[in-house]
Amino acid sequence: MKIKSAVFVKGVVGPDQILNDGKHKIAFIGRSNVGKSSVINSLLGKKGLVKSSSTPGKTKEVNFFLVNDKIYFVDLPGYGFAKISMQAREKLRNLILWYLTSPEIEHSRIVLIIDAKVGPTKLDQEMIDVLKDFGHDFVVIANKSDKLKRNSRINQLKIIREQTGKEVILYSSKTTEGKNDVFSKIFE
Ligand SMILES: Nc1nc2c(ncn2[C@@H]2O[C@H](COP(=O)(O)OP(=O)(O)OP(=O)(O)O)[C@@H](O)[C@H]2O)c(=O)[nH]1
Ligand SMILES: [Mg+2]
Repeated sequence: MKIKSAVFVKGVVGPDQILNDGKHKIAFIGRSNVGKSSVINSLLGKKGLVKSSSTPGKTKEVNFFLVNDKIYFVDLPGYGFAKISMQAREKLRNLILWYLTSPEIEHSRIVLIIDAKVGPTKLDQEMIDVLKDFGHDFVVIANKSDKLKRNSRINQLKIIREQTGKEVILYSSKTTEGKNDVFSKIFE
């Protein structure tokens, strides 16, 4: 896909007309700090469009970026960040669950991002269960592939494939390895 434009539209934390405005929505979910915001920036080729940070818990709202005037890339907060209060963590978790499970919200594609090196965690498995329970299909990206040693790539891919039950695309926001595969899969 050729990216002609990408702009931030708004961040929501509850019901909003953008949630069912008829436009396609591609949601990026995953653990805090796994690189959701960086993945979106790198796919869109726009550094700094989406705020990313080495401090986990950066994204606090469900943020909508309109691409080519017709599709939203949706950046969600991450789950599982330990270093914030239980209350704040619950709030983010509820926001993610609300976005994924509200019947009135349209989803075109859900992209689950797993850390290529860490592999699926218990919280990732819980999220996969939620997606399955609500009948959502999803695409799996293993981000930060640049951190993998050459000889562990195949093994990590195999583990992530087995634990998610999905085809897995190795990706790096840093090198953009896998970009074409991600686009084909998202728009399949
Ligand atoms: N080496 C490497 N680092 C990455 C990659 N993608 C993201 N990072 C780094 O990981 C950190 C977190 O990135 P973010 O994009 O903010 O992660 P996030 O999932 O949006 O985090 P939250 O919004 O807090 O949930 C940043 O320091 C990024 O530079 C990657 O592909 N390779
Ligand atoms: Mg983020």
